[in-house]
Amino acid sequence: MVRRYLLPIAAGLALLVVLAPAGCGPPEPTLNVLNWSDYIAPELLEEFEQQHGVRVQYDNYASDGELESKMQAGARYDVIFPSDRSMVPLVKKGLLAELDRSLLPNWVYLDKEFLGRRFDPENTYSVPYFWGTLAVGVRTDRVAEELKGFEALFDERCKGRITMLNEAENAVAVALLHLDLPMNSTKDEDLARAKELLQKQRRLVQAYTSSKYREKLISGEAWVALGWSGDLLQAREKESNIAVIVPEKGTMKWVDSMAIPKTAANPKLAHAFLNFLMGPEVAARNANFVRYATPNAGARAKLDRELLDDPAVYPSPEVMARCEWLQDRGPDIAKIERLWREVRR
Ligand code: N2P
Repeated sequence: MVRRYLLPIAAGLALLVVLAPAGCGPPEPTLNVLNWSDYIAPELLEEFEQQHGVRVQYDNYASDGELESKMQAGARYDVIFPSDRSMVPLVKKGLLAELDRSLLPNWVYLDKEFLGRRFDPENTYSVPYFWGTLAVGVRTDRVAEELKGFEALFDERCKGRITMLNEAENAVAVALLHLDLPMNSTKDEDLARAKELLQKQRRLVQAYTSSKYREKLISGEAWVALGWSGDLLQAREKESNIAVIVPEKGTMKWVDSMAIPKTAANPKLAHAFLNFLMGPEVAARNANFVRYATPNAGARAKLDRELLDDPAVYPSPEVMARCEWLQDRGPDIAKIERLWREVRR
């Protein structure tokens, strides 16, 4: 008798327990973030989730092109991290929301040097996140020479052990710099020489990748990698036979921003996330983890000493003076994209 009643009750209760989390209560607010791979201290995402009682859905991309096509196709994210060069088309196409500075009190900590840049003169849409250089990672147990520039990327002796960023503008810039030509040149004869160099290099290249070179250097699968400074420094943290070379004659400097797409479902929460990452203490922890240079002046004093003193993170003023920003080359960019398609085909 008792069993006859207990069983259905127990079954009913079990069902309730199973259904409750999905069926009852308001859904947890979610912040959708799209960032470059290996570009945030993971603990910060959890901290933000806890502080705000939200869930962060965190996705990665590996190139400017990937971000631009995702946004163009209407992907819905609350926060993205465009490079200086990606900002140009994103702004032009009206894909970004205007920032509400009243929700970003940590703005005061930003270093003025990284504000008001050409791609967003009033910082209407963007907050600087990290900056860095285009650099070369080398396995010193495999490549013996003292390197000063990009030469190992084109060295026959490294055949099959070289990785290149899979980015037209970065690859072409490196070829031009290696040839002592202006990094932003769109002259046909300069581009023809860059193309010839990159085509010759092709049979030496193990992989064109913007996201796997860190692991490849650590495992020793690759000996030389063209990469972004912080990723290479993350590799060096894990493997002491890695050196990071910021070419003395100068290289590309770049800055990535945080931005809120127009289609963001949760712009308030997006602002809260930006402001969280702009706080000096959080920005310093983030920088200590990702090993990129921070445009947050308030964070400087809290950085690891060896990071501040490392010329691969903060190159000397002399080297910085020889570094260049990528310029907006307008419709001439099509020449570079065509060149790259021909190299990659
Ligand atoms: C982080 C890549 C840095 C982005 N993995 C360079 N714009």
